[in-house]
Amino acid sequence: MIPTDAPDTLRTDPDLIVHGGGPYNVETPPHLLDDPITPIGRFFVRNNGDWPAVDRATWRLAVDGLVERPLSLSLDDLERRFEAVTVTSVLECAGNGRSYLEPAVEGVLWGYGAVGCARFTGVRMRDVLEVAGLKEGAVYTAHHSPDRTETGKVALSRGLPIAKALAPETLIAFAMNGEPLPLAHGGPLRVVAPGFPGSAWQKWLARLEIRDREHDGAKMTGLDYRLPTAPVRPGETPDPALFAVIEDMPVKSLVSHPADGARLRAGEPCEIRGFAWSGRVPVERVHVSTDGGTTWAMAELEPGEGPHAWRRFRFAWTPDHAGPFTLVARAGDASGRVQPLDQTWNPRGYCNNGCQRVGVTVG
Ligand SMILES: Nc1nc2c(c(=O)[nH]1)N[C@H]1C(S)=C(S)[C@@H](COP(=O)(O)O)O[C@H]1N2
Ligand SMILES: [Mo]
Repeated sequence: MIPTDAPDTLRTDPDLIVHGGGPYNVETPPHLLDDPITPIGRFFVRNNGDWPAVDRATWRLAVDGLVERPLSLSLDDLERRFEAVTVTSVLECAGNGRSYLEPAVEGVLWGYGAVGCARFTGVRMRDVLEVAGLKEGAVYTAHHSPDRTETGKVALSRGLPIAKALAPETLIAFAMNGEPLPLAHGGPLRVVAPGFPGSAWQKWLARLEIRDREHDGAKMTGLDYRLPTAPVRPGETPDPALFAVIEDMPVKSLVSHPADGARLRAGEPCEIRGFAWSGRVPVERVHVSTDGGTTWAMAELEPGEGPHAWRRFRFAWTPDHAGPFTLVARAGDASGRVQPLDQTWNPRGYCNNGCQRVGVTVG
């Protein structure tokens, strides 16, 4: 199912990990996520269905539902009529880290790399909705796209609470890292919803509908992209009524250097580094352990490229003896929440922000 209709589609680094057996899904090994801005060719791709056919020249965005003036906008209209803004933001799949849950849960078995950070350029969703004019009772958006599953069903149709749709950081984006948005990442138009799970970042956006209730499109209901509001134990039958839409991603960190399995030398400095991020509440600190979590030291945390980007952390380390070491990073946010040392289980394996372990051998 590799698209053949556009040359920009899959400039994917050959070292990315391809998840077989379904739609095209690839993730990035952590050591390839060592840049503050993830290059497009290294950015994970998550598809719930087939690639849609896309023609930039005739693409239109319909805005309808609970609005005073329904709109139909070409890409040109969007660029001419609205201010273009760039937001640097982390984009993370809610299922990132699912493969580390025990017992195992269903879904794409992502390791650590269904995450990246990029510069997204587009127009504010709020500016478009202002021209359309929200009617009273507008509480949620519904996003519609032409991608379909193998059996012809809508692959994904998610939405946003109206407050997030009107937030200044929420975009209808047409560019990524200064290039036209590639097909693989939703080109020509996608939603950018910083702090929300990747599922809320609708790709190939063709219709923005305004609704008077929480949207109930494909992958919005049941247990899809929802977390239990009270703990559910493995083996229990979950009650979907007790699940809520994920609207915030947890505080998290990723060690991008050294790589898992690296061989180091005693007495030689090795910087332990990576990135930390969170959803609504800003990330504030990172601690690093070189002994599997027994002792911790504060890492240096650099500013991010704006409030929605990840922040680089660095920790200067010189291993003083030979042997195996387990490196761990643990981020904390401004409200005092920290990453759990171990994974928190839930039926669909979402929002796993348990600490990553990196095993290295010092010789
Ligand atoms: N139309 C459409 N939009 C979509 C999806 C999809 O399958 N179809 N997948 C969503 C999910 S689950 C994620 S995590 C992000 C992934 O964005 P990326 O492929 O650009 O990394 O896109 C979201 N937008
Ligand atoms: Mo996702």
